[in-house]
Amino acid sequence: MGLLSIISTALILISAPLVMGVDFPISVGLDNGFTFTPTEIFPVIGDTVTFTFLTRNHSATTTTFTNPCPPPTGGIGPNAFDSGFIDAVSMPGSTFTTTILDTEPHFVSCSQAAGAHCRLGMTMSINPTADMTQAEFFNNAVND
Ligand SMILES: *[C@@H]1O[C@H](CO)[C@@H](O)[C@H](O)[C@H]1NC(C)=O
Ligand SMILES: [Cu+2]
Repeated sequence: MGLLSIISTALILISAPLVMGVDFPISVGLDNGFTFTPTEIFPVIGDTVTFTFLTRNHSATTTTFTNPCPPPTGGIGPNAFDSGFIDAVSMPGSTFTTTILDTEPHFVSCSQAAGAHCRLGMTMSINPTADMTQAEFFNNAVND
């Protein structure tokens, strides 16, 4: 192996993790609903999640599994995130992207109207587990 091919192989190996991150697209407010679509995803570290805001005025904010509504401003937990309020009425198709930095579950809801959207079930899960499922998180939200 010549020096050039050793160098180029090394460069490919170094850059591989950056190139290989997958983006998980989430629609927010599809068909005017109080929804995230899909409601659960299973990314790995280095992947990204892109929320696209289609209707109304919503947020994508990390919250607690047991008392989801409303999520606290800024989100909660390690590697919390919060898109802030994004008004798709004036800016349809606006996006917010976050990078996955750990393997923990993250539970996301909308903080609009003091948690009213959240209590309508506007929730989604990133890496939910057998003990902490999207179905149970959804129930916690609508009963919060
Ligand atoms: C979006 O919602 C937030 C929170 O209710 C509000 O403060 C903001 O004014 C809204 N944005 C627009 C453009 O209506
Ligand atoms: Cu909302």
